[in-house]
Amino acid sequence: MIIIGEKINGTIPRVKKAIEERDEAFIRDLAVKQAEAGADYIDVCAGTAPEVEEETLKWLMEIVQDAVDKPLCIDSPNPKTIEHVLKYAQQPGIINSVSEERNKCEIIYPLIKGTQWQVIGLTCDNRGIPSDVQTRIDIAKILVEKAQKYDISPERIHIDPLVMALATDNQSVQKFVETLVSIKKIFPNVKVTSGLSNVSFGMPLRKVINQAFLTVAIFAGMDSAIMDPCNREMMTTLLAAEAIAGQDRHCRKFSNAYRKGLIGPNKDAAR
Ligand code: THG
Repeated sequence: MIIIGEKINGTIPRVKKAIEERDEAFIRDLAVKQAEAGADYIDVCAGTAPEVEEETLKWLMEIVQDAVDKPLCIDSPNPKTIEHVLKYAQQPGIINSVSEERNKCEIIYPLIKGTQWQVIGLTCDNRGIPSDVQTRIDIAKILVEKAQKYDISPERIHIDPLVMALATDNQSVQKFVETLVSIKKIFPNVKVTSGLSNVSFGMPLRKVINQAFLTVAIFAGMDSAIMDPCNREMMTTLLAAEAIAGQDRHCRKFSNAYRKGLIGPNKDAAR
């Protein structure tokens, strides 16, 4: 599993405060902790008003890149913002995201043509997020086919089928899995990704639901996840699910993570 660490996000109240106070140490610590916990990419999302988003993202990017060697996942709904901050990245990472909304692809794809940047493609368009599987597959096809015109190969694309809250759509995870399986049938090299927390919106014990979703998504073949790698229970579930899905030869990753103390019951939990 490719882990995209989600914690540097200005929509989280404590992070928002750190951004407002320009608390560099707080952001640096989030980067280091996520890298140590196993993040492959560090998501940076300013979550601020568009006027200050660029300067905030630039500030976040500089701190993270000074603190760790991990590539960034630049998270903004605004393709122009991404265009303007891309030059501050010291190595190629992931752009989060394009979709069929407005002219997002037409702005982002030319920027990453001929580079090693990857991109997350959300299966939504100007009509919003489709509730059916077929429209999501159709949008994913358009995103991948448009990318090919810019020589952006399928391996560089992570499709995010945008799992809905179970509280709103009881079939949400069923539809996610169906979309994932169909996309992989059409484009075997395309990656499928997801945030883990939307699924449990409006429910109690959200983290338990998120873990159950992660297990099912891994079994179905999800390639990357936007998640909190510092959440020990989530990482334990992740490694157990990979072993169960036959993605961990000799269960070596699981055993090594256990020996290093990265997974297992919470330190304060009863044994
Ligand atoms: N898809 C794509 N990008 C995304 C999302 C997605 N970017 C934003 C979001 N969804 C993923 N990022 C977050 C960041 C923080 C939280 C949820 C999603 C969050 N954090 C709590 C906190 O830090 O206080 C709890 C974290 C925890 O312990 O699990 O809720 O879906 N492409």
